[in-house]
Amino acid sequence: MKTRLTTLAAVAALGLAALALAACGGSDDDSSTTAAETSSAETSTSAGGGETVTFEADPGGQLAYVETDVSAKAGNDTIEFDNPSSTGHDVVIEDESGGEVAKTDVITDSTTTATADLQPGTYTFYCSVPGHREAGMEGTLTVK
Ligand SMILES: [Cu+2]
Repeated sequence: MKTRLTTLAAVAALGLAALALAACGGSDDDSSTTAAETSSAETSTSAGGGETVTFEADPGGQLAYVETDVSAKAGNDTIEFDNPSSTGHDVVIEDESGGEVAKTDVITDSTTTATADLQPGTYTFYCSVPGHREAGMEGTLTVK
């Protein structure tokens, strides 16, 4: 009689241990999945951080950019500005509150770069050479 009770107790204890192991294994799976998702998200964010965003002025010297609707990934991006014309232009990027986040040199017939730490949102870019923005040298930069 006493032996049988001991056996039952042992079986019960084993059962509890199995449950505890199962619960433990389950939570390990959850946390490892979360960790994998987190690290892949971080990887893609930092990969996007190295993106180069290209702006180009009208090759014929018009006061215009080739693209006025530009998109970029959020991160610490390189702003590349290509001005193949002999008319001086630059690219200035402003956030929604009018704060300047990037500005290239004024160049002619060459390419220049600047860097910008871009957060998701909508920005305005324009040429700061007097009269050019007024003539239509501006556009929208959408950062995602
Ligand atoms: Cu210009």
